[in-house]
Amino acid sequence: MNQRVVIDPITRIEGHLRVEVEVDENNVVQKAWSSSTLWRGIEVILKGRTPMDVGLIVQRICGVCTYSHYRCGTEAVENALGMKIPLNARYLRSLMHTSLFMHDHIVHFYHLHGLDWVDVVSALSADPAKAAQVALKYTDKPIAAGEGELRAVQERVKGFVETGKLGPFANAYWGNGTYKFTPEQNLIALSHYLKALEVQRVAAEMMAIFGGKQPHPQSLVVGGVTSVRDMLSPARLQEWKQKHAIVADFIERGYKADIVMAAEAFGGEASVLGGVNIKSFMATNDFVTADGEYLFEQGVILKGDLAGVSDINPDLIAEDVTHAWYKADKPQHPYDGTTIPDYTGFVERDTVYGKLPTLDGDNKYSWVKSPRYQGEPVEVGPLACLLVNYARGNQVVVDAVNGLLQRTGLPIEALFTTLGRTAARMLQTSIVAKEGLRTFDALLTNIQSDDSTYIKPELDSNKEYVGHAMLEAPRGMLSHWIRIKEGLVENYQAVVPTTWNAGPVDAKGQMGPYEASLIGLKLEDPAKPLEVIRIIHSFDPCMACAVHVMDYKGQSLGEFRIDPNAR
Ligand code: NFE
Ligand code: MG
Repeated sequence: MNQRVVIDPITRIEGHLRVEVEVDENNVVQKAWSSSTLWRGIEVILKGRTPMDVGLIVQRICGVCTYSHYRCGTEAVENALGMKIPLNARYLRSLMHTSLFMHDHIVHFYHLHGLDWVDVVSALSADPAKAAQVALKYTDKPIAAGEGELRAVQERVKGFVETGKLGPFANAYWGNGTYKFTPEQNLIALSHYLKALEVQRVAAEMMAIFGGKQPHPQSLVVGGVTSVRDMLSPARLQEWKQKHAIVADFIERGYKADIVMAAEAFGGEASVLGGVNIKSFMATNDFVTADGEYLFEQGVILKGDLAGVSDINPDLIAEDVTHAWYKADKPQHPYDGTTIPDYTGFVERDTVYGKLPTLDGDNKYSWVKSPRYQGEPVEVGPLACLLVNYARGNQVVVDAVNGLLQRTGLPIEALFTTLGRTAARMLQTSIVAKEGLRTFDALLTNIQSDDSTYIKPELDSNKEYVGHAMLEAPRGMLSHWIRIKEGLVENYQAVVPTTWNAGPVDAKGQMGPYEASLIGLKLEDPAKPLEVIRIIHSFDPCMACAVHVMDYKGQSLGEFRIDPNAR
């Protein structure tokens, strides 16, 4: 008899993600449902406000990739107003984006995803001397430099475990048999988990140098940036570069080494060798390396046809809400998209944990919409970005991908797996970090002859404007779409990476990437579904982004009158 498994919440941050699967008598997943159980409605909040405030408001969509929405909202307005901002501003925005990626991907791999791969309790039985030797296999200069340091890590965590309060280390274990690291490998990775807590702080400081603060930087305005003094201060520039060096060093000697180690240990683990079942991918241009040039190029791959990679046509994007808790009779292009809530609730049924309210898969079951490209579900994210650029022959990406495949001995097909998705994020971080220095140097050259950072926007309230912006956020392609009328926001839609990946089934019955990634997965024990958690975490879910404050009883929280044109 089929059994239903419910996992809620499944995310370790920014989360209201619920995943349910149905397994057959052999514990193989037959059906899967992905749902976000909280709606935020930021797109509705924006209506009737001044476009000059859009960036600051949309930035509140998220507490993780905050800068992505800030930049995307600001650039959507600039696009609508037909503005081309100064090159220095583009370089500075790109360097902030570099800082964001270095921070976000490290935090994801270690603190949000790492414990799906690393068994902390096992690290306590490791031999530190042996672990110091093992670490040399994955890099010439390990981060945890020797037996003494690894023993200290072990002692520190032992004290923690002995209190019986595992804190962040609880949750993921159940002694699941799909953990593959030896105790020594677990100890190496654990030492990096702790080191990454320090390194991510340095990366956050990088953002604050040009962004004013982190999270939620505040130096972008429609027309450019306000970090003028920082750009012209040799001390501030040097500070960014020094912090960059610290974080980039960790990426090469820690993050990369851990992925090589994971490829070796998990290379034969069936539950991580599937997980890429929607073989369509999309990514957009990002990271300015020179005027008009980007580190990553845009493109769409449909149904696994890498050779047929094509340019993105923004007209072919539409959001379907057949199984999402919104009203609309057909898929809508984001310029004309609506956001009208239509909550229909849960249905009670038997699960492996007894009777519970569960997702109503035949009807509506999520606050996430289902974006489609030419009617097709597509995966976005680091894996999509690397595949699009590999298919386009982008040399930096081709060299990085081939280098990692050579180092791990894995074939190119290994990319199309959960392990590949996790490795692609590391590789993207490494590329972004290295190439960010090109942008930094380009900025230094440009400011010798040009110190402009801003042009004044002209907004005529007698005119109507429409515009959009696309960028590559840490979780994948992000787009914001705006209509402006009488000087105010008339309509606004954000189509977000996690929405692309986590959306429910569409009108044609097609699953989104999360749901599809689970079909055919065999679980060791349906009551302890680590395999599901690992696959879903490999996408790096952010539900706050995906469903962009409501009272769950539907009551009004407060009423504000604003005059958007007030000076
Ligand atoms: Ni809240 Fe986000 C990213 C955006 S996610 S983290 O990356 O945009 O879908
Ligand atoms: Mg949206």
